[in-house]
Amino acid sequence: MTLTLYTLDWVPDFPRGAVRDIRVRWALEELGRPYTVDTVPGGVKTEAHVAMQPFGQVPMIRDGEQTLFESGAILMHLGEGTALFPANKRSEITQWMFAALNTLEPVAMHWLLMILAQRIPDFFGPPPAEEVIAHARAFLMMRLDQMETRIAGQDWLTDAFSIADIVMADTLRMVASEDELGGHPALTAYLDRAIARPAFERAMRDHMAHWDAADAARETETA
Ligand SMILES: N[C@@H](CCC(=O)N[C@@H](CS)C(=O)NCC(=O)O)C(=O)O
Repeated sequence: MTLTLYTLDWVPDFPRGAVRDIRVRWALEELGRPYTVDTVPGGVKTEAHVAMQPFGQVPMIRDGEQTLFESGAILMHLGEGTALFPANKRSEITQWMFAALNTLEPVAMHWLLMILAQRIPDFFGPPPAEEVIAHARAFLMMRLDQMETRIAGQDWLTDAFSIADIVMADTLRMVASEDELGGHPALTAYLDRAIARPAFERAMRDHMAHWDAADAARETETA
């Protein structure tokens, strides 16, 4: 069945590599499932986009008649009945999906947005006071310490690589991108193991090629 992944038409350099279509691309590469890519404007949101994604975000997919948003829900849909989300591990993998999306990612994003506000205030608004950022960082470190203890000695969150590892590893990538994962050797090894997977490498290659093509299209438009 035809599958379309929707991502943004263009983004500046700083979020490239981090736009969450990478999670969907990664899962699709793991599954060997072909897909096409369509885009929605990153600037002014269209009615059609908001009809599919009420927050005007990406990723979204169209799988036959079904459209879906939220990267976690998309991965559960794609993984259903496959080795990435097998029926006999459904509850355990769902638990780790929630842990990644609900316990770790919001804490990492809260901190990261403040770091980005320091670096790119024109885009993210004026940065908060240093002690507010330090507080957010301390909370993130507590969660990372907890995950460090849990992941030590095991390859993946459950007994085999799953959709939960895609979301967890992608969340840890945000932390690693700011060089803040170093004090957590087990999590660092876990992340390295995840992103060494050929499916991730193909997904990232295509993700980055999308932005290169978007740059080229813009240059043609303005020429
Ligand atoms: N919880 C959502 C988050 C999606 C999200 O934050 N998407 C970003 C790109 S990574 C986006 O579309 N940003 C544009 C905007 O919010 O206007 C998911 O996991 O799908």
